[in-house]
Amino acid sequence: MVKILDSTLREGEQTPGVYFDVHIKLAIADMLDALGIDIIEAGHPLVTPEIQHSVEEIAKRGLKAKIGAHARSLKLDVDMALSCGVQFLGIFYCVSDERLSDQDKKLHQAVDQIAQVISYARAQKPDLLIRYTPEDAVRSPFQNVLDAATAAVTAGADIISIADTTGFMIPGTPNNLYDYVKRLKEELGKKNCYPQIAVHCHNDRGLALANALDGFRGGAEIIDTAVLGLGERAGIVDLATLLVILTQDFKMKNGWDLTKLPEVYQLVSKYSRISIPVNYPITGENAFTHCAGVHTQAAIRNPLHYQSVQPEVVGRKSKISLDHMSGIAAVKYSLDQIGESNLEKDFVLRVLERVKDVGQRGRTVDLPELKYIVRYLREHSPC
Ligand code: HCA
Ligand code: CU
Repeated sequence: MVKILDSTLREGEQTPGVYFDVHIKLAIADMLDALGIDIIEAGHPLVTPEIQHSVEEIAKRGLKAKIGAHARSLKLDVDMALSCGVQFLGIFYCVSDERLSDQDKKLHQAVDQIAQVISYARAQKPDLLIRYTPEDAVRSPFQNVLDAATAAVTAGADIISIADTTGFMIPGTPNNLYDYVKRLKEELGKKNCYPQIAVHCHNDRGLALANALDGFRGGAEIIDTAVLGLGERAGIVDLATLLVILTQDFKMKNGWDLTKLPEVYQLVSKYSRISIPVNYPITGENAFTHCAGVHTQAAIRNPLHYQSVQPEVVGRKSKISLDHMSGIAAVKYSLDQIGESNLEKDFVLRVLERVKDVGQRGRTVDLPELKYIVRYLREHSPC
């Protein structure tokens, strides 16, 4: 069963300019929990005292989700994370040749440090869920990742996360996460190591979601997400889109309540001050809105003609928009909705003309405006 690790509060807060006050963080954590998220990565406590305080507050909330902290591979970070009372600890350390040589480290020194810090964390809290992430795993030599992951699991790590830190992977090419996950699992298995595999996919090429699904098909058991796909640069996997695909297309069930998604998106959007693009899948204003005449005519009969995702899954409804693209069917349908079902054909055509006129000025006509149009036309009959 695949699990979701949501990192809106950690990776998401690394979006330039984004800061969530502690009371907002608690509200977001509560909503993610109500949605059924498995692990909530709440922050990196060493970064600021405010983050430390928020992680503590979220951890003591008694949520169903496991609450996690992020930590470098240093005892200092681990101590601070554990003092916040978390149940999950994510330790990261990059083992690419370039990063190692930047730090004047040999691979075996890095591997020792990773293993020591993980054994230390394990000794402090035996029931702690520990993840080790070789940052930039996919661009690092595979052998380095394998050595570090093997040492981490032997020292007590439960999860190895394959980080595509720079959004480098492309499904269907030699650099794909499907093969990577399979190969890593196989090689770890040969060493008698069977950690859960997570994937953390950045969106630099717009492929975070596609890569995450590729990794999932390859055997990953945990997928990292953020609300609105927030995160460094182009961000990471969008929570809502991933959940819809997992439940609708891959028939995964994990107690998620997708109807709670719009609420958490509104909250995160408001307090991150990042608006949801109108054409964003699932949560965007237009995600289930039909516009052009041919589309609306067919969608009014049966929305499935122009929808492969059902809005009801996330508690939304299909909509018809009225603008310069509209045809008579959309106008009649909307007139029905405002209780104007019995208008003469000529009158409806005049309404359509007005709607197109407004649309040509770059606006849509909503139902209240449609009422004003009807009233105006009644008061201004042509003869
Ligand atoms: C970071 C980088 C990271 C870490 C992921 C992880 C990445 O911001 O520290 O620790 O699992 O993309 O590699 O987000
Ligand atoms: Cu990241």
